[in-house]
Amino acid sequence: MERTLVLIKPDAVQRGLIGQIISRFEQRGLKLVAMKFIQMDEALAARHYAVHQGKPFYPGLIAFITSGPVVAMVWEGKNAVATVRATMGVTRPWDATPGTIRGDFGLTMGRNLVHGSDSVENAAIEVALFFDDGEFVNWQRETERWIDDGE
Ligand code: DAT
Ligand code: MG
Repeated sequence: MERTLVLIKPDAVQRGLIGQIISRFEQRGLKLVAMKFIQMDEALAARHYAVHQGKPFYPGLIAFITSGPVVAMVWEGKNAVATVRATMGVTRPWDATPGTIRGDFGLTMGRNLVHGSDSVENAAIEVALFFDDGEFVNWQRETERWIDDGE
């Protein structure tokens, strides 16, 4: 069972899209196991986007992600990392397939609404950046057998 980090970025929060974005992951069958509404500080932003340090868009990226509150969530399920990425759509919203979050709501790369971990390895690192062990909710979802075939 995989877990992955999702951020609803400041543009999506400001545009009132929190509910619609959460719905996309809920209806996909992923299971929410942790969630918080926070404003990221520079230190957390720098750790989260460490891989992009030194790139020309890095200063703007840090300014943007710290510019307003974000919703941080951990979603769990089989192939959760790839499923979240597919539900988000590709980085450039103009290339994102309609039906994806970025393909439905996005126009530019600097306002692309959501973050999702790009590998199982990075997901573990990113989840730990945002959540302590005690912040996960262990719960039984009664619809589980209608979502996961157990294969
Ligand atoms: P993703 O968010 O799809 O994982 P990424 O990890 O390559 O994409 O980049 C992180 C964010 O940085 C991305 O959501 C938008 C911004 N970004 C990436 N490449 C950019 C570029 N060439 N110009 C401006 N912003 C960029
Ligand atoms: Mg990325």
